[in-house]
Amino acid sequence: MNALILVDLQNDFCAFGALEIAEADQVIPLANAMMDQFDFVVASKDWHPANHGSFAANHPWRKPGQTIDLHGLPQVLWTIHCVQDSFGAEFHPKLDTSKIDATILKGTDPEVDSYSAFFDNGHRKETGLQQLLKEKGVEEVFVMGLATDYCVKFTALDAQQLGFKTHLIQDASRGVDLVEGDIDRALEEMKEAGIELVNSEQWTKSTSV
Ligand code: VGL
Ligand code: ZN
Repeated sequence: MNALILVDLQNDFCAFGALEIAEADQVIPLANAMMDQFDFVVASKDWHPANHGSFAANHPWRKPGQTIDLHGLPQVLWTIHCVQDSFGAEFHPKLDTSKIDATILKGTDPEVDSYSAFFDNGHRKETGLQQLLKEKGVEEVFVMGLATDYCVKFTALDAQQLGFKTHLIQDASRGVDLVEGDIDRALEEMKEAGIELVNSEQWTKSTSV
């Protein structure tokens, strides 16, 4: 069994969103075109309470892009994004949600962020994704989405470490590049961990016979 993991395809990371990622909208049609080809499709949602510790606005005098110590972990501060039940936290309107078998919510604890769809950043609590995939008999996962250098990277690294044969669908992912080169470094880190970089093309239904 294989699974497609759609990482954070939410309004706030797409065009005009609070934490807009360049070209993010371009991955939506790729996700739609691939979903049919996998045994199981799971989507993660960044799902923060309003008092979340990753929001610069919750720390006096701090600005987005700065790094602080958040209860013992380094934390990049962001603009307010993906607040639970807000428009920004909804899936992109063009995403075909009818083919999503399960949704995993992450980043719900105000005290610790959760870039990975498997664990919080301190690797203390699980989101339930590992158990869900194991229950379904999934052995191989394909990760795509937003953002290549944050949530996609940490989701793929955890998947690989947990023993799933892990692939990154590179052309169906986009990154932040807060520091220039972050995306390239993330790709290198994933490759070094044994994750295979693939293209969406091979997972898109061919229109010719
Ligand atoms: C993400 C920054 C903050 C992501 C989530 O989905 O990559 N990035 N929260
Ligand atoms: Zn977030």
